[in-house]
Amino acid sequence: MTEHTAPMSPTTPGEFADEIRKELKYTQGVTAEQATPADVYVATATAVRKHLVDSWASTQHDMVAGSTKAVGYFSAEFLMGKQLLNALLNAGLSDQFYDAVKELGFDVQDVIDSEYEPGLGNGGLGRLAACYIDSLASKGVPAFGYGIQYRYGIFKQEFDEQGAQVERPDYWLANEEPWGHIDYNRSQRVNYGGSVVEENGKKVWKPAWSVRAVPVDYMVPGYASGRVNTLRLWSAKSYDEFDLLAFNKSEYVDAVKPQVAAENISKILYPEDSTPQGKALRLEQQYFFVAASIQDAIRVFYPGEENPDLTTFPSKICFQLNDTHPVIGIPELMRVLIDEYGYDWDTAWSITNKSFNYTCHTLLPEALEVWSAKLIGELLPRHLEIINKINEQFVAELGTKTNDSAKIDRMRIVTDGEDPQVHMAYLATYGGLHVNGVAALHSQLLKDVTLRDFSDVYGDKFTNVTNGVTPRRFIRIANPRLSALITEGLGTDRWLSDLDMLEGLVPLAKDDEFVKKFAAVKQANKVAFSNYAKREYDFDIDPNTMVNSMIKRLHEYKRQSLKILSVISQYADIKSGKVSADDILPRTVVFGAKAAPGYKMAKLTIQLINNVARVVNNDPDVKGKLAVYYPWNYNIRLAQHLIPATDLDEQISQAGKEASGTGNMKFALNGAMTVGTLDGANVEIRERVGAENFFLFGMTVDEVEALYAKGYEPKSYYEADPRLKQAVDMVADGTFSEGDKGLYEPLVTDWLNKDYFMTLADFSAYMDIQGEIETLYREPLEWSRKALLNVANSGFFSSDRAIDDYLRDIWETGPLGE
Ligand code: GLS
Repeated sequence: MTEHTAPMSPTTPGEFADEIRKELKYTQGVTAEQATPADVYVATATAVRKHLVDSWASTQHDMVAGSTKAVGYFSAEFLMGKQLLNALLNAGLSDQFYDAVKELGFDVQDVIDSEYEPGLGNGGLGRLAACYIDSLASKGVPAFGYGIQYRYGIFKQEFDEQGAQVERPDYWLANEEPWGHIDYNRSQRVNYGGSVVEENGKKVWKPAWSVRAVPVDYMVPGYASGRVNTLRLWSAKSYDEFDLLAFNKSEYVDAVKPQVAAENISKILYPEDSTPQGKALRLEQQYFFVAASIQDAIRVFYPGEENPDLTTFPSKICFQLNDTHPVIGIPELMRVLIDEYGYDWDTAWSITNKSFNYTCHTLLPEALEVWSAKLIGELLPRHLEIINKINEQFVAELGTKTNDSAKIDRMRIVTDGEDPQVHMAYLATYGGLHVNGVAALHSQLLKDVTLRDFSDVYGDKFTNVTNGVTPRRFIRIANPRLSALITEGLGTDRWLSDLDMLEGLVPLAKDDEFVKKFAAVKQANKVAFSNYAKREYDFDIDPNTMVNSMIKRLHEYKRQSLKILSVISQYADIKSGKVSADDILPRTVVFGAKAAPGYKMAKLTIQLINNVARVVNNDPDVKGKLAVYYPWNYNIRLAQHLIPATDLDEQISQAGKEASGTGNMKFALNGAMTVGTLDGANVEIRERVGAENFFLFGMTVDEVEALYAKGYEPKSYYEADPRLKQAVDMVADGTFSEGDKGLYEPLVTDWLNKDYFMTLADFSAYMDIQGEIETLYREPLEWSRKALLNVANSGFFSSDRAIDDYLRDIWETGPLGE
């Protein structure tokens, strides 16, 4: 019998089946006989919520009544993934569910597949937010996730006949969505536009239009904590009224704007990742959720109080700014405190300063958001005044700390000049208590490069929290076979809430029998993935080949082009007979990635990968030796299937560009070996799993910098390595475009003349390490031993540990009641 850390619910499978029947009848209006799997899914979701509701209520009650500071995680993205299995696990109802569904005469897989995955995020940043709220609840820390319930999430990706990406709208709410509770009674007004006037010596903002922010609440059940937190996603609704003030001034267009524009605000997630999008609507979205959330927090923590003592606010809740997207919250809290509650500037500043912390998720200086002051002034005139005043105070303060006027100039939150710009990262750094990067290397580079001036002056604010991922979703749910084996090896399943316990597997890596069991789990996962890929994509993946995956957003810095050039080179070698049949290690390369719709180079790379796949997979000469697959619409569901089945994971970004990565952690925890550069969290993964258990290649950050300084000439690398020359030439000569030499011309020209991310410079090293990889793979027991050591030594990369770091170093709070 397995020991369950999550208390098993006393509900029996038969009782749970009855509960589902009841929901079918009273909520869905169907009998079990009439029901479809989708009905059973909705009924199960409704039943499971009822199991959680008491803990939800008591968590909220204890949070407001107690003295434990809460966390408000402000994030424009929460990439939650499907909810059902996670909710069942945390409610202790997983086993009952399987039996109950069978009793009702349904196929469990059909029921699970009925859930539509919400895509309210782009990639790592959004998924991190989802892992963090899971860990907060699992640790029993009172917390809110605050964000936006976009009507359209990240686009659905399809490929056309030519292999090009086509974006389709993802209207996820067209499907029944049983998890979110729309709470019209707790809506908030969010204002925009207009002007600021002086009345009785006081600044008064006269907005031109307003939007009603309606909360949609999602339960966030903790694992084995008995706690259920809230993810509150705001949805924009129009007020059913004219804005009389604007109307009276004959500003008719402004007066009807709410009806026209209001619901647009939460309509669409910007499909950008790691790049800023200077769009007015985006700023409207950012202000929308942050303003509603701040008012909401005051409502929650000072219920019914007309004149709350908000000097206590920082002891009730602190806000984490997930990247620069919510940074407008800093001037908003100042405005609320001064204009709505009558605090003086200094008191308001002291409260605000203690209420915010900022996480930076990038290393590319150009990816830090900058808004034009003019735009802010039009949309949020009072906030622009406040930002200007913060800037004045900041510049004056800097004057007391440094004589370096050029430095002060560089650090200005609001730039000088004709078209002043507002640097949101600078505002966040000055306006909050702490700034953190998301991996050790990233935090170091933030201090040394990206925010160097700030770390000189405000060094104490800077800290690091290396990212983490939740083992519940990414091991227990995604990889039940491995979970069972880990539990068998450790003799307990407590590792699910204490991932450092995985270290207990280290001695088992010496036990050949255990290693063989581990290898068998991987093999079974590969077969399962092959079946899944057949069912979902009609791919014929041979589970007896090495599964080599690269899944992440399509970005030049991540270097999918390095991977595809290497595949082309391997293809050429097999075809030309350069490698003998005996020397070929059969490999299946799997890509998964969406490109931002406007990112031309990324989209062309997708097309190239698809066409390489078409040529390679249809060539009888390489059949059984090399295959390339690109399942479209990469999402969390696909990740949960592919990661457990992967032998070799690609983390090959140019050193110094990937802030952290979290996919790398999921792969290591699921027993894949990594081929990677010294970038982001790869550095720490390698340190922990051991250099001998990680395939390192490529330039370091210092080498990259030195090469930029020297003057990088990609063509010289092309001339020097015949493998590279051949691969690039094949792209150029139409091999993968039915003879059309023009199609990939922009890619080829960029590689040979610019290649900012130095794909060509790292190519030889990348090819050379393939030999090492293949040699090891030919010794299955040794490969599996090393892969097992990756699992055993990756416990550090749990989001529970990351949350512990935040609690200790940044939020200074803990579980309820402590
Ligand atoms: C990102 C980084 O690019 C990733 O390296 C990082 O793991 C993630 C979470 O910290 O944040 N920044 C970003 O804008 N999108 C990301 O995924």
